[in-house]
Amino acid sequence: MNHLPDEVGQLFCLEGCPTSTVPHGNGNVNDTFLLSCEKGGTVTRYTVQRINHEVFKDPEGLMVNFSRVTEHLGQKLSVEQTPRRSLRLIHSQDGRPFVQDSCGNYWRMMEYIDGGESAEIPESPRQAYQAAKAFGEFQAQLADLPGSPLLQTIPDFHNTRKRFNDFRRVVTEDPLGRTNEVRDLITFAIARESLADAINEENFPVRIVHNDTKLNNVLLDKKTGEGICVVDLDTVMPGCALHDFGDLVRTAACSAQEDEPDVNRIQFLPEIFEALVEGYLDATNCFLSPLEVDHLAIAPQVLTYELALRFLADHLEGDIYFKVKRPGHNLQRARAQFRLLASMEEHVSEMESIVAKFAMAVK
Ligand code: GN1
Ligand code: MG
Repeated sequence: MNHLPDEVGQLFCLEGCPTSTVPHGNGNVNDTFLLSCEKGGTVTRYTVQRINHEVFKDPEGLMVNFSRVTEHLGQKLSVEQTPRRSLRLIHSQDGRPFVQDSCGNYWRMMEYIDGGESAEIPESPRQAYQAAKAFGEFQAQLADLPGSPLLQTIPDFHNTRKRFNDFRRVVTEDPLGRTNEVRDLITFAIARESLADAINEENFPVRIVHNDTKLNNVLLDKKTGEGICVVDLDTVMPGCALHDFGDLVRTAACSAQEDEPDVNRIQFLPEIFEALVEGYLDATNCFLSPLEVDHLAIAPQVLTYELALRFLADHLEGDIYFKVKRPGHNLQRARAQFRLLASMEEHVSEMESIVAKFAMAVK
């Protein structure tokens, strides 16, 4: 959806009257807008999101998770002297954490976080360090979330074995006759099937994790560069810490964006990886198990592989899951991820040494 229906704003408790709405961010699943309101010369801004209910089958359950998580984080931050922030939901006129419009779409609204910015590619190792530390702290802060386990908003989200099996099924069915033009990628993917079992969630501690730790999902303070707020909380649920670390490396320790069309511009960046390991371990070494630490070097490969499989499967199925901006967009994303994986493979022993160095330092 490329516009925010007027009726949506009216269903929430706003400070003032809406003056403008603009599309915001570049999410591949939900639709996000920035809404400005004005009252007596004061402008208040809100982030408004349509929850894609094709992808998130239980939006109301998702919003229960969202409320619990943001309230817990908010409480923690309120007792600390910190510039860090947590997302804060704006309630609807009838007191709920979301609204439904007349077409049946689900919407939520949050205070806009001022003073933060996100990066698509890290500008420096220091920035990467701060992002990794922020995602690690996010896990640490949620370790004592009270109450029953959070809902699995997307079951098997990082079940890489299942993602591989789904990919194989799409290749076999080849619904649009597209497999012939991507034989090279299919061969590359099948040759690396063992990655599908490299992180079996059942073997690792169950933790509340973010599950979508793209670099641009953490806001960094424009002035200090420190992480101030982790955003995009739809997939926060019980899972495996390694998926968060792996996905952050996938998106941050790479010389180009996830959908870079020119694969020759894609390279794994070991010095950024080093900063990510350091930042992540600084926040998590107090609770991470040795088995988890042992898998920090393989996790980026697993996540890069998983995303490559998902993008390629979506291309073969006709772009039914991820939003696309141009024909062949999912194929470009898949090619970029496979290239990044190949580049990571050239750095395996370096990655293992870096992890060992920092793991030793924290023992
Ligand atoms: C989707 O919509 P966005 O960009 O926050 C996807 C992630 C992928 C990402 C790839 C629920 O996240 O898993 O890593 O695209 N989210 C879902 O850009 O599938
Ligand atoms: Mg997301």
